[in-house]
Amino acid sequence: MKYLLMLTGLMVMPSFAAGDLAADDMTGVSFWLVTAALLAATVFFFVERDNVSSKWKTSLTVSGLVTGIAFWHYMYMRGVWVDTQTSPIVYRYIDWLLTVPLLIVEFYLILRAVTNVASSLFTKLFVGSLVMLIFGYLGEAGNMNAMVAFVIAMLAWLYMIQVLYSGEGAAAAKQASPAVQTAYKTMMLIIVVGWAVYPLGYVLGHLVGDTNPASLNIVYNFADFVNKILFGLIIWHAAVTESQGT
Ligand SMILES: *C/C=C(C)/C=C/C=C(C)/C=C/C1=C(C)CCCC1(C)C
Repeated sequence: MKYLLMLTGLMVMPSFAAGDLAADDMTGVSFWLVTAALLAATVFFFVERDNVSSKWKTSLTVSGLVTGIAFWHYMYMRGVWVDTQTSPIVYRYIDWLLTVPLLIVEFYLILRAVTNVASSLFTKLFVGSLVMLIFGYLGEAGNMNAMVAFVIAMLAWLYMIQVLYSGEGAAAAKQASPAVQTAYKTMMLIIVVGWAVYPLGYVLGHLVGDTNPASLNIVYNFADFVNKILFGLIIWHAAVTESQGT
C-alpha cells in the first residue's frame, strides 16, 4: 500500500542530532513534540483523503504537504537546537518560504468554495507573505535593524489581513454549507489570531532585553503546531462533516 511505503520512508530517516536532548531543555522538548506531531499529521491527512468527497481532497493534500515539508525541516531544526542551543534561522525560514505559500493556496481554495474570488487575491497574499518573510529573516539574521524589519514585516501581515477581510467573502459565506462556513471562519481566525503568535515570538526573542532563542523557538514551535496541524485538522473536520452529509 502506498501509504505504508511513505510511512516507512519517513521512519527510517536519521535523527539529525548528535547530542542528547536534556530533560530541562523545554525548547528542545517542544521541537521534539512538534516533529512527532507533524509526522503523525502528515500520514493522517494523506490517508484521510479517502474519507472525503472529491472537492475536499486537494485541501487535505495541501495540509499534508504543509505538515510534511515542516516535518522534514523540523528534523534539522531540532538537531541544530539540541546541538548548539541557537536558533535554526535558515531552516526555519526555508520552511516558512515553502509552507506559507501553501497555506495561502489553502486559504484560496476555501475562499473559492465560499465566493467568487479573483486570482489577483492570491497574488496579493503571496506578495504580502514574501515581504513579511524576507524582512523577518533580515531582522532575525542580523542583516537589518531588528525593529525596522519587524515594523515592515508587520505592515505586510496587516496588508494580508486587509486583503482577506475586504471583499465580499464575509457576506457570501452565509450562503455556503455549515461545514464550508466553519472552514471559512477558521481561516479568517487563523490569519489574525493564529499567525499573531509569530510576531509575539519575534518580540520575545529579539525586541525585549537580550536575544532570547529559547523563548523565540518555543513560541514559534507552538505557533507551527496551531497553524499547520490544528488548522489542517479543523479543515479535515469540516471536510468529513460535509462529505458525510451529502
Ligand atoms: C507554517 C508557518 C507559518 C504559518 C508562518 C507564519 C509566519 C508569520 C505569520 C510571521 C510573521 C512575522 C511578523 C508578522 C513580524 C515579525 C517577523 C515574522 C516573520 C515573525
